[in-house]
Amino acid sequence: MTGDRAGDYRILHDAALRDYLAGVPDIAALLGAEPASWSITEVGDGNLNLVFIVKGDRGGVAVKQALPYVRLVGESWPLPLSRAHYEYLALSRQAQLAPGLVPALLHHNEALALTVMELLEPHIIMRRGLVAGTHYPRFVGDITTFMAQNLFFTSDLALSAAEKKEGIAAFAGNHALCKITEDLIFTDPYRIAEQNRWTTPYLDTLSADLRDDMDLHVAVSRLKLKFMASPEALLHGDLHTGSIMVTATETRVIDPEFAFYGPMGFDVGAVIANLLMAFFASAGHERSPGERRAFEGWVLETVETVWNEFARKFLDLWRTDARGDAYPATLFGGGKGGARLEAERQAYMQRLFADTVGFAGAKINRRIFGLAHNIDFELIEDPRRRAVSEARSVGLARTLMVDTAEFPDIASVTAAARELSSWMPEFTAD
Ligand code: SR1
Ligand code: MG
Repeated sequence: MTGDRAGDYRILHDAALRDYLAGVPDIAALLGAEPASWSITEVGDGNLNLVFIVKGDRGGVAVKQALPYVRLVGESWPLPLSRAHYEYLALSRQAQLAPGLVPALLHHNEALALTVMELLEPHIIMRRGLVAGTHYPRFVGDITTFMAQNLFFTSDLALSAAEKKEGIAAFAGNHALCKITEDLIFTDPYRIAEQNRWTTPYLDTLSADLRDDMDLHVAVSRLKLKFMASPEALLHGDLHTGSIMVTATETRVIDPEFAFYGPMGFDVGAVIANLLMAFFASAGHERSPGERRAFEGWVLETVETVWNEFARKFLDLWRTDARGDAYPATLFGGGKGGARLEAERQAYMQRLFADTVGFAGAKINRRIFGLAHNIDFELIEDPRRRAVSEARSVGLARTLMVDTAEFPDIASVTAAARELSSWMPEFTAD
């Protein structure tokens, strides 16, 4: 890591980036001897940063630089460069806890808010693969290992109280990124907000319903409070399918700039919500009836196995690696202690499941009524067809958030999704 002086920040485009990388011996050696021949392409399609692919005759790297503002909106929305620091910190920790499931870190410059990483090739953003109807056989195993390892080993179940509090402190400064989530996910979709948008006119009524539905406002406010006030573990903080790169045989989780200590269900719910949106969007990408049935079946099966495998791995870690200060072993020795602790583990997972279900609902609504949408729906060109997929998703989101207790297990979630997938919404705009 290079700790250049604060105040040295400048945006590095083409020539400036080339000169900078040529001055970092390890990176220059990796790319090849002749900086003038390196190709530099800006490929960032996220909402916040610049991302460059740099290739030389020997190899390539990915370079990510934070902008001092939100890229999606422009300079009118300033955003701290420190998010690059938190991303680097989170990636370093994730690399220790889940080796091989995040890109290798090659260089970091704090002052430039710039990180050089392994170039992931031929990986693609998973969301794009899901829109194309591709199955990813490695995904469940990899993402559940990533989540179980990261969430368990940064929790009070694995850490001493002092270690845990130091972890919370290390990420506490990332509050501007948390505020984005607090506003864009838990608040704006439920009120009039300048940056909200939706598939109009079809979803106008649904969007008004969202602003008027007090049961939903209570549910989302409880989730917001949980997000703000439950530092259970180090979260990725933005674990949607646009933050995951895949091939048929590999999975890499990228972009943890929203990392902070929060409720575990927020990360698990993000994965499940984005799979559910891929499921509902699939009908909008179909070119002939039933064409994507096998894919849709795989997505729902994946929703189920993501939760079941995550829960199994997390519980296994708790049984074998519980060296934290929570649930002291001295309180659960003797004959009946083991059984009681095991029952408590099951109860803990049931609460985590309820959090996951609620957060999944909130993550769906934000992509349909808030500022930042996703290509699962956006690439459905016909707005009415898009609105059908979105309305089904919103129907599920509401019940996940308001009737959370009615979902005892993940099979009940996929059953509700399957049922909604044949519902034909009527739009007042028709
Ligand atoms: C203004 S940033 C909008 C969204 O982009 C990121 O990927 C996060 O999901 C954030 O909420
Ligand atoms: Mg991102």
